[in-house]
Amino acid sequence: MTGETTHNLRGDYSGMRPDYTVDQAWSAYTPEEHALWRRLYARQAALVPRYACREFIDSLAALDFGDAIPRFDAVNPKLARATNWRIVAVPGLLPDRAFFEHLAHRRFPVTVWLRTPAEFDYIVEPDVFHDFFGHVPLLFDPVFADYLQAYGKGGLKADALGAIEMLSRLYWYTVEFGLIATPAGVRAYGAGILSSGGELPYCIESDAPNRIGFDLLRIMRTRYKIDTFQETYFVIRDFRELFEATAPDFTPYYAELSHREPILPGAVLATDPVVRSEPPSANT
Ligand code: HBI
Ligand code: FE
Repeated sequence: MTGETTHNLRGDYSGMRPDYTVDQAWSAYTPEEHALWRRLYARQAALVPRYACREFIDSLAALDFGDAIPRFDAVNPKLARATNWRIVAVPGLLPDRAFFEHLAHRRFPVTVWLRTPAEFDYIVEPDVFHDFFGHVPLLFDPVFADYLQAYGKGGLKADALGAIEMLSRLYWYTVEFGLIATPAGVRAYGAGILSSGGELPYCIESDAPNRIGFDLLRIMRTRYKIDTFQETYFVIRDFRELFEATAPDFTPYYAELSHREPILPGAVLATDPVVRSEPPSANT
């Protein structure tokens, strides 16, 4: 999810450590919260085979956290063995710098609180379902895991250059709302999509949004809205394309982009490589 300041946010930031982490306090979750988790999980798990990328489907199948809110400490040994990442429990959205600092050290911040039943279909801030269901499975993919760490390191540099806004667009249009081209057609890898009951079919099947081939500078110029389905999705060929895009130093990019107009979320430029997406065939 996108970052805001840590003012008037949902979470309880009172007991946090200097690095913004807290204890998960798993025993404090109520039976009602575990029941809501099961409903959220069942809804998304039914959509994943048709609309999610192969890497997400396989990682979700290897994990087993549908029955109750997962214990981060129980998943961490498996995650460490897979990609040397670790989940850290946080009260909610973190200031950008604190967030980047964790990613740069292969620590993924996962919010500890769960939404209310009234927020079954939509939530503004990331809760434990968005963060864990949406983000954690792809932390098990080695290439994506390396991209996320490179993103965190890039974020710390961008912070120093005052280029956070451009870099948060990259996070938004890849980690949160990214699509990937597969032999079976376009599929979702973004956490904001994978944790959403409505947007997961929409991003693949609707002819309303634009789907444009991945272009780093195009993405860093493109604004986004946080409270509607996306008007534009960017499509990568594979995770290596993401990782390689973050290899160079972004400083010259920021210089070039600093005097160019932002692009509106719904715009399609004549130079945009438009990507077609077909509804998955019935038997997928
Ligand atoms: N904090 N906990 C948390 N989770 C996020 O996804 C997050 C954040 N802070 C900032 C942020 N995302 C984005 O603005 C980054 O792209 C900067
Ligand atoms: Fe997120």
